[in-house]
Amino acid sequence: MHMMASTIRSFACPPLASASVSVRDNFKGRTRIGCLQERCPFPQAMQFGRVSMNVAVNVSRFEGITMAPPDPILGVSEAFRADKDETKLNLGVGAYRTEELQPYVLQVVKKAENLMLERGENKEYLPIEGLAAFNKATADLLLGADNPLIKQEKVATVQGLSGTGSLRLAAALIERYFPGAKVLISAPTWGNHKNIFNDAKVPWSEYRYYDPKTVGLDFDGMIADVKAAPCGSFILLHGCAHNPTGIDPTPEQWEKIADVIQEKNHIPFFDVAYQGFASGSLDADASSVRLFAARGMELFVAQSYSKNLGLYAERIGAINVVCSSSDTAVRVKSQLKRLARPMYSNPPVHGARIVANVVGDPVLFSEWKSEMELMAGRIKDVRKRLYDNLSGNDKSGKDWSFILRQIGMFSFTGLNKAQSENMTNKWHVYMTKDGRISLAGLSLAKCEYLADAIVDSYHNVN
Ligand code: PLA
Repeated sequence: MHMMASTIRSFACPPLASASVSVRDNFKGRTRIGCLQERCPFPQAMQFGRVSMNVAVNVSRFEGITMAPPDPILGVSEAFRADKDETKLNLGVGAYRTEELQPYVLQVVKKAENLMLERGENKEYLPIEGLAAFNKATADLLLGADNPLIKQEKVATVQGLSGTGSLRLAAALIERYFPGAKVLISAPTWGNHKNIFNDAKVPWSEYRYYDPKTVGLDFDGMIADVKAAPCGSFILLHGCAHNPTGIDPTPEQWEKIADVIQEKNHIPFFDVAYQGFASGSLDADASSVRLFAARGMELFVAQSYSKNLGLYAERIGAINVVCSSSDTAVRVKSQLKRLARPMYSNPPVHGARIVANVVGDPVLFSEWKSEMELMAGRIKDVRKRLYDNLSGNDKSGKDWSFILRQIGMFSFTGLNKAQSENMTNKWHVYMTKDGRISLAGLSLAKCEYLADAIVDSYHNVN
């Protein structure tokens, strides 16, 4: 009510034309309008408005809001839904499907939900930092339950709105406590990383990562760029199954990356969205993070349960900050809570209870591991079949073996934008325009069709 009243009053400031000034804002060319009337009670609100006030009364106040472009990843699913062709394939978003291309709810998730129903859990607010049992389970899963850092209480863990929300919370902490510090992200990276840091007003730049010539890691370029970054920068690293390339550093390369980060006093910032989903093993997929933590480095880790537990829509994840002392961890956690409170107050409980129940129950935990191995295994089988079909169908002699060297749910095909568009327009294969395909959305039965589409797009489109 109060908001309504103030909005109406501020819009009523007469006369609008002379009362406002248009200032060309150099941030993305938006026009800002500030109310210059001396007695206007809402000058602030109007200064931050990005919509011209100089419009006739019968035109929408939102006339100046232009159409946003579709999201490069989630927009692909929207386009897919609109396509009526029966052969269509959605390889855009990284979401696991069965061999029948149906969404999959893990058996352990159903069992955990049944347990919750039996217990008659309530729907009270969680604390700002989330469900205590979840926070413990998630840090244990990441670092290993017997990790001394956990016993020494050096880890500040706050439940987040899945991986994205957890990254966003960390970005807000960086913006508040490390003003001007830069985040270095890999080129390329998951597209939303840039949006997250832009919106949090954290400056970022890229380090070299993918080498199109070798279709592998540009390790020397990466090391050189991390070395060249100003001391104390944040280095964003994909814990495992790099998105979109599917190319991870080897254990030896991780050690060298850690050396350079330590030398330069940088702060590693891991995004762990695929733990267990890359290799099928939770421990193996956390080894990069654990290697850094074992060196006594302070670091950030954002986690997500979207993929490994198939909890996409539950929005369950966490931000962990490994600190050099328990005292620091307490202070960091208090500030993360302070940032979360005005953003979303406190996180949702359902997914947190599922994770806590699955991880906390030895029987469910081992069942989860088997199901995860099954999912990771299906993706590996599809990867192999796609490679076989590509090598069989492509008579040009092109080497497609890079597909076998990539890991995780994606394959970076090397197709360019025009070729990716051909995949969609001619073959009804929906994928991101950077040439990424989600193998988790592919069945063995569709591999041959996909291979035909890739070979055609690669050879017949420039
Ligand atoms: N980090 C990385 C590297 C990701 O790939 C994703 C999801 C996330 C974080 C965030 O996931 P969450 O918020 O659901 O936990 N990437 C997906 C989906 C699977 C997406 O773009 O949102 C992708 O298709 O790339």
